[in-house]
Amino acid sequence: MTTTAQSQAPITQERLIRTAIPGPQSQAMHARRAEVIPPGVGAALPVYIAAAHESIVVDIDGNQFIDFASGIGVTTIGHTDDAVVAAVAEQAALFTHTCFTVTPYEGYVRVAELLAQHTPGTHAKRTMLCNSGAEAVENAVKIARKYTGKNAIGVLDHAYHGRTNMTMAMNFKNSPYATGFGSLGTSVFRAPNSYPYQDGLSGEEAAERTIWYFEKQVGAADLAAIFAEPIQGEGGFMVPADGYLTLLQEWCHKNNVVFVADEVQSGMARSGTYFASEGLGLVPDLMTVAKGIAGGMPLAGVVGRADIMDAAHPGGLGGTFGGNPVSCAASVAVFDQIERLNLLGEAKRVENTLTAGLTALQKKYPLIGEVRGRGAMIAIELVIPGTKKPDAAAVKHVVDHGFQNGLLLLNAGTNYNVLRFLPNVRMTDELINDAMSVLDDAFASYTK
Ligand code: PLZ
Repeated sequence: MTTTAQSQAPITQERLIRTAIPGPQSQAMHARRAEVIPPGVGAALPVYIAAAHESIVVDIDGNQFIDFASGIGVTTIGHTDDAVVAAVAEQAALFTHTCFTVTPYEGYVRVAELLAQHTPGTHAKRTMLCNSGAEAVENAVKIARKYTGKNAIGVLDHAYHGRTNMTMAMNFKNSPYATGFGSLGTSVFRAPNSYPYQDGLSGEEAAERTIWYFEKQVGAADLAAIFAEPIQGEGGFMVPADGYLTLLQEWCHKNNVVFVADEVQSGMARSGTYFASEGLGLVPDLMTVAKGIAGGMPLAGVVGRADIMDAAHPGGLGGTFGGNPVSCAASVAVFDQIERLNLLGEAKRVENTLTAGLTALQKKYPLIGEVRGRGAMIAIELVIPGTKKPDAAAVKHVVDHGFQNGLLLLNAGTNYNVLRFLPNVRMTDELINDAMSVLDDAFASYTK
């Protein structure tokens, strides 16, 4: 493995640009990569990472970036948290794998207990663990179909659910996720979501519209489940209008349709509550979880009502690596840290600081159409001033400017005109405010 002298020194919590971005070592690595890795596996910023700690990621040229990506919302409690690192090391030395469905172990049970405790609702719950968000969604589809005996799956505009066969069919955008990849999972029906900034509808009006689409396109008698991200992730952090999701779920309950909250991106302290559903007053029937639940180790799951989860027959759910013991140990450590360090409160602090900074920029730059989101999940939608038309070029300019100046930023949105911030919930106000000064320069150089 290639490392640098810089990467072994303690990581200071500051951005530091020492070379062109990407630097010479990263460029050399990128050339090596091109020989063995297909272009289908993208790279938002081809700097190769040597180390990371708390809010800072260091590349092999010694450049330091403030991480507003968190590996797409994964390192929610910060990079290389001491408790997570210790738990991983300890479990790795005990055993790394047995396959839970061959010879089980406590870590899996403990994660299921913690998820039962910290997801909304006091009803009996069950959890099955797997490896990725997409796999969790696939399993939720299987379980909802088995429970209801129905087949059709409802999804919302601007949704993202994954890159496997069924989830490709559930995404809103065909390109780049599904283009040319052959026939998709079947019986997926799509309806408009609630997008208050663009549609101006109340929760009630938006729910009525969504339900109308599902009733006309498929009908409750054939619909097994509706999947909704409580706050949409790749779609651009749209917080639905008040009551929208609750009304959708009420309709589901009247019609024996399973309401699934896809909390892969919005979950695990990210939004200032354990799960975004809680902040929206929702008690989903099933939830899919992944990303932040294991501090960077691969782990995902379906959590939900015992009666629904129990519908799958013995042997119907599983997979070799699902609920890997090292990932489970990391997950238990993340739950402990959330409690011990009041990380739900910290997520709210991040929301306040980030929202204040971005709102100040909005006053200066009218292309910032809206500042929205919850907790450490905040986005700005960039538009042509005086309209609500997307300005994707502005997002690209700001992201590139950020890369060159030591910020890792991600775009989002069906039209690529949303800039999303997914910092860890412990990012200091100082780093957030430093990032705001970089953004100020980025907007100034775009609008001049
Ligand atoms: N559901 C709500 O956000 C993953 C994927 C980005 P996996 N989002 C980032 C990309 O280009 O691949 C995601 C999500 C929601 C499901 C998933 C899928 O989770 O762990 O990537 O499979």
